[in-house]
Formats: sequence, structure tokens, C-alpha cells
Amino acid sequence: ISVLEIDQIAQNVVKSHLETCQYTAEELKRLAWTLYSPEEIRALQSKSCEAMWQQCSLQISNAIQYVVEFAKRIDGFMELCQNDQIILLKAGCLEVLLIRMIRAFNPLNNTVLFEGKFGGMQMFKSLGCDDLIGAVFELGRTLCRLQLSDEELALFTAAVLLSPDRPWLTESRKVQKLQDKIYVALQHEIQKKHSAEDKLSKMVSKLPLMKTICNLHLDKLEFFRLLHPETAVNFPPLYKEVFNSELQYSDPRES
Ligand code: 4D8
Repeated sequence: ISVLEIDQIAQNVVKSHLETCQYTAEELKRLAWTLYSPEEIRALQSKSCEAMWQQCSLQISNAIQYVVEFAKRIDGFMELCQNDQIILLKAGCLEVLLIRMIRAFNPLNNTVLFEGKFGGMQMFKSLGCDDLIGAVFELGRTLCRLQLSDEELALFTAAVLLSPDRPWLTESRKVQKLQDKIYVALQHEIQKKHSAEDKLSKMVSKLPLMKTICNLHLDKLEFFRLLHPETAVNFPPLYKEVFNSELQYSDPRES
């Protein structure tokens, strides 16, 4: 593998990331101090659990669409068999969202962008998932400390998406080769910026917490479905498709 090839991979992944980010870095900087007022926070907190779940699933579903588009633009992804494309997206898209979240996370006051304004974790109180939300905000804080550039974010999310160890992959060797190249490009990018040499291992060390969060989210969703089946059937199709536990055939790329 040549330096030229590494550069081409980095360029393609970074371009795909920037084209599918929904907010530019400048937009986010401008928005960073647009906070929900205490009254608005109170209004969110006094929503019913069902309404807040509906609202969050809609936001997640919207953000997933951009992740699907990101995946499609990564060289090599569309050359994988359809089965594997679906497996990688289903398994990886929440992790990608959680990494992308740091662009919309303000560690100075522990707030995150939600429907156009920033708010702290108390805004999600009515979900009844304080442990999940606590873990998400903790991840936000620790990832922000790494001060990742958009280039690093792009390559890291691509590497997470192209994880060869997802269950039921048929061509995991092919996925492995793509991921290897992306990690080489990421290491190269880190060296170029003269960042700490252990930055990559610090990034990788956050993956277990992300996996925990994903599993916690699935547990919460399963429980919510039992309590409020009539609300859960009306969740956005893409959200249902990505997080359904049934082994039924579905393709998040088409929603
Ligand atoms: O660019 O699309 O505008 C989080 C959701 C981010 C969940 C979204 C959320 C994001 C997860 C709403 C609820 C991450 C951005 C905004 C909405 C990812 C929590 C916060 C996107 C990056 C920040 C900014 C609640 C967007 C984790 C868990 C959900 C349940 C249904 C229990």
C-alpha cells in the first residue's frame, strides 16, 4: 500500500464525511451558545415518556439517513455484497452517531444540540433512561477531550462502520482490508498533525463504552416496546429497521 493510495482513501472518506454532516463546523460554532431556556427545558421534561421517545427516535432516524449516505460514499462500501452493507449499517450506525455527536456537543457546559438548541442531560429526563443518557454524556465529555479534527472524525467513523467482526458478515476479509487501510490513513493523519502518538489507541479505547451504550439503548427500546407497543409501531421506519431485533430482512439503505 502506497502513500498515494493512503492519501486517496483519506481524501474520499473526509469528503464523504463533510458532505453528509448536516451541520458545518461554522454553523455549530454559531449555534453553540443557543441554549434552551429553563422554561423550555421544563416543557421538555413534562412531556410524556411516549412523546419524548417519539421525538428522539425521529431525531435519531434523521441523523441515521446521513450516516447511510456517508457509508454509500466510502470507496469500497458499495462493492460489498448487499447483505454485508446492511449488517454493517445496522451494527455500526449508532456508534457512528455517538462519535458524530461530539461535533454537536459542548463540553464547557455539558450540552448537546437537540432540535436546533443546546441543552443538558436533564432535557431527556422524561425518557426514563437516566443511565443511558448519563453514559452518552460521559462519552461526549471523554471524546471531546481528544479534540478530534473533522479529518480524524471522518476516518474514525469510517473505521467503526467497516468493522470486520460484526456477526453474520459473509465477506469479513474484504471488510477487514478496507478497515486496515482506513486505520493506516487515520494514523497517518494523526502523525501529520503532530498530535499525541497514543491518540489512536485512546480513540479505540472508547469503543467498549460505545458498545455498552448501544446495548443499553437496545434494552431500553425492548422494554419501551413492551410498555407502549402502540407508540413503538409508529416510530420512524428507519429507526425501527435499524434497531429491530427480529431477524427479518430489511434494508436501511432504502428508507
Ligand atoms: O448530527 O441530527 O441534529 C441523541 C439524539 C445527535 C439521543 C443529533 C441526537 C444525537 C443521540 C437525540 C436523542 C445523538 C445530531 C441530535 C439528536 C447526533 C439520546 C442525543 C447529529 C449527531 C447529537 C446533532 C437519547 C442531529 C442518546 C437516546 C434515545 C432514545 C430513543 C432512548
